[in-house]
Amino acid sequence: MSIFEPSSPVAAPASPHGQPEQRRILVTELPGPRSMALQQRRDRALPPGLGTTLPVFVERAGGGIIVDVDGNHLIDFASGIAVTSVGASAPAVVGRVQEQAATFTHTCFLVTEYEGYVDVADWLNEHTPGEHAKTTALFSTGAEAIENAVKIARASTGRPGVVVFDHAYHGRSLLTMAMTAKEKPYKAGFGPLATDVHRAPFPYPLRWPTGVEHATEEALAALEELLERVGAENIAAIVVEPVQGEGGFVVPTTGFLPGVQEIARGHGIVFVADEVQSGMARTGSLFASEHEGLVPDLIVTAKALAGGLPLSAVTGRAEVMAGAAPGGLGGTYAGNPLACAAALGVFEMVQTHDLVSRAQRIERVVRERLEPVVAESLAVAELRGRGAMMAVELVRPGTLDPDPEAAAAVSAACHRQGVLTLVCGTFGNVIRMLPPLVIDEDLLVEGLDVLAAALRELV
Ligand code: PLZ
Repeated sequence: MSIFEPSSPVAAPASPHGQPEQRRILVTELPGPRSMALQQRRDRALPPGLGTTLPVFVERAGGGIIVDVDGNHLIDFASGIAVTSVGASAPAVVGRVQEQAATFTHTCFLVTEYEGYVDVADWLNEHTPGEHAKTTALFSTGAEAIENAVKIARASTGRPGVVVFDHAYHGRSLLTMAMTAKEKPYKAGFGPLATDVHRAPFPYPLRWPTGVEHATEEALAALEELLERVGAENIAAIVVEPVQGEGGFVVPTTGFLPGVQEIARGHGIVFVADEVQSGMARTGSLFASEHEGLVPDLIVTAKALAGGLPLSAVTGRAEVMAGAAPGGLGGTYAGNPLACAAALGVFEMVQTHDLVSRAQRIERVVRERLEPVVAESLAVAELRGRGAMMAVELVRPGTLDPDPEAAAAVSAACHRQGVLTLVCGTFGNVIRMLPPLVIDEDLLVEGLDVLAAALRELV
């Protein structure tokens, strides 16, 4: 057979190995010898600027399990940072991608077009909040889509400025790095940064200086003051994460997001929801904006949108989107056909697997298992989040002082026992839980019990 002939028919089995056994199995210490050998190669071949959470190399993954090259089966509380909500080898995604790959891998949508792109756009136009006329432009990464949302807002308003918030994360590219709040490791040494980015306070309930009951009102007043100071007529966009991701899974106080939307509208500023991490059923609604009835002018999705293939989108009011002149938007890979095929598989699974309800169920289970620990531990300040985007914030017992060492220790204890947790937060003291939405409930509970035991060790 010629090497140019596909070795299997187009409708190949979705996963030649089947889904990994949905069970936590530890056969070596973590990382095991094979992972350690690969890590040595990695350290020689890659620059130290590329970090890693757990130096374990993956052989395959699916459902709620990641199998490493030593045969360890880890419980996945990361989903590749909120990406593989449908699992890392879901047949609905894999089958479509295989079929698409065997048909054509790329044409560049700017050169010749394909239906999958339009299908993804139609779905997003229909399912994002608001009944108004919408259009969608596709890109590859979250940062790229955020940059394009700002470009579109600038083009449609003729204004330069962008307002973002404390604890925000919007990416690592030049503009989004400036929009991201945290200096280290995201910005340090990488300046000069893009200008015209202004930052307003975010009502972080646990840490609002005058108390949570004042947070909404004071944060909105601070936003108004900022707009007064910099001139609202210079601001193109206000960009906000409805639930902050990297900043610590912070759910702003009730009323804040609708207030921001109203302020933006009042000044002719484009209101942009960054749903890169919170979108696509993760928070127990299709989009986190829905929890407070927001109708963003532009909504940015990525991550879980294509279940592991690089795809991002800006969806918004047709008249705002039309601000960018013909030829002004694009990218070689933007809306790649494999990624569009994957997204269509995700859309199918959102429905067939009722992923919104699953995320709600995950929240109930997480609360049930972890609330007793939070109640009894002085080191856990709070359990918070929405749906399957939950986290615990760790402090020095009896204070609100962030305790990043405790978060590192708890996370390391989970990793040793085969539960892949992630740390986040401006102060590095938040442990987040981002399981695939399709995780078996007994695996979820097992992982939570490991985490709960590690938290109990703190005091
Ligand atoms: N907006 C809300 O969460 C990506 C970052 C991982 P990209 N978050 C994970 C890392 O350390 O680089 C993110 C996000 C929100 C934008 C982005 C950026 O998405 O696909 O990583 O560019």
